[in-house]
Amino acid sequence: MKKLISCSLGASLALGISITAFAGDGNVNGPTGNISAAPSEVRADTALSNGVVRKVDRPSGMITIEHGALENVGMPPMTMAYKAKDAAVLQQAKEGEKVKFRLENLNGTYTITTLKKR
Ligand SMILES: [Cu+2]
Repeated sequence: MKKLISCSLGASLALGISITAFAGDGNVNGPTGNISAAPSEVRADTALSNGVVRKVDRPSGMITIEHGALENVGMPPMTMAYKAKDAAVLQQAKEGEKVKFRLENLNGTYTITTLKKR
C-alpha cells in the first residue's frame, strides 16, 4: 500500500499537519509526473526579525528582547526573555541596541539562534 502525501499545501505543512491525499489500497498508477517543484508559499526559513535588546543576563544566558510578531514561532509582539543559543549569540547582545534576530522553538525552548546589530 502506498500513500501519496500532498506537498502542495505549504501552509498546512507549516502548521505541522500532513495531509494524506490518497491512501487507497488499490493500484497506484506510478509517478504522475506533475508534482509541483515550485512551492509557492515557502517562507524564508532563516528570516530575521527586528527587535530591541532590553536586558542581557549573562549568567543565565538569557536575552530579553522587545519584538514584533514572530511568524515562525507564532508569537505576537512582546518583550520577553529568551535563551541564547550559545556564547557567541550572548556576546552579540547589548542592552538598548537594535538588532535583527532569529528565534526558534528548539525542543520546546524558545532560543535565539542568530542575533546581530542593525
Ligand atoms: Cu514571547
